[in-house]
Amino acid sequence: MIRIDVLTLFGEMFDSPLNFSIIKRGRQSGLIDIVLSNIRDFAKDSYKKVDDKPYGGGAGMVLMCQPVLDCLEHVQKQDARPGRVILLTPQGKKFDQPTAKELAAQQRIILIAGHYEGFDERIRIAAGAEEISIGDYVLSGGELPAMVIIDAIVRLLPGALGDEDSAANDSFSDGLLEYPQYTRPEEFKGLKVPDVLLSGNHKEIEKWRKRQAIEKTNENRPDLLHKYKKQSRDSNGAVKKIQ
Ligand code: 4FV
Repeated sequence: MIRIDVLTLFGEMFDSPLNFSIIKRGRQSGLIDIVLSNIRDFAKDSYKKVDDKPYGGGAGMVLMCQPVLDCLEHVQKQDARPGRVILLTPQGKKFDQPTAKELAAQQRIILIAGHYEGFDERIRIAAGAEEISIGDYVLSGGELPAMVIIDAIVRLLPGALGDEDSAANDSFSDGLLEYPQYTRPEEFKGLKVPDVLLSGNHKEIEKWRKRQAIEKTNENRPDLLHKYKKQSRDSNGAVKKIQ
């Protein structure tokens, strides 16, 4: 079982996302243990202050070292397993499927959700924390990024997905975007399912799906296609003609 701790100022934001579908099933079946801790519980002053003005001036407030690091110390003592400490911040490494796979293989992860303008830099240094960003945009807090990362991890845990879901041919599982999917009816408002998918010829279906995945990737994520070609080149030495 993997343990994920979340340090947050707004634990109630997690109420619903953690109590539905795959995450709920994962918690109930003991695949994952998610523990929320409130950073404000570790504020020392009577006003429970956790943020302060930035040195050097500038707008907004910054999360203070003491409440966050005291909360982290408390959480780390709760379980002997050393967890990977991760700050959610736009300054972090970009979160992606390989990172989700890597984190899903951990015993324990400690996610720290920021707020305001961000963290006092000494939190990262003192905690020896990594930084992860879920995307190049600024959110009001790190809670949603924490939920995104938890969701991406849980579905990769063995036994988390029922057979109605499969992580096997996920987008990005082979470095490409996923091929288009179709289900009944065969025709909808004049839009037909491609004949090859009705042919039962699995070899042709496989070739069609690979071609579609490459076209979709080229259209929406040429950066991924470049990486994919490089990967397939490196793995075969020679340039492999993409079927
Ligand atoms: C974010 C992101 C993000 C920035 C200031 C919360 C906010 C406040 N976190 N990926 N993008 N965080 O926008 O992870 O701390």
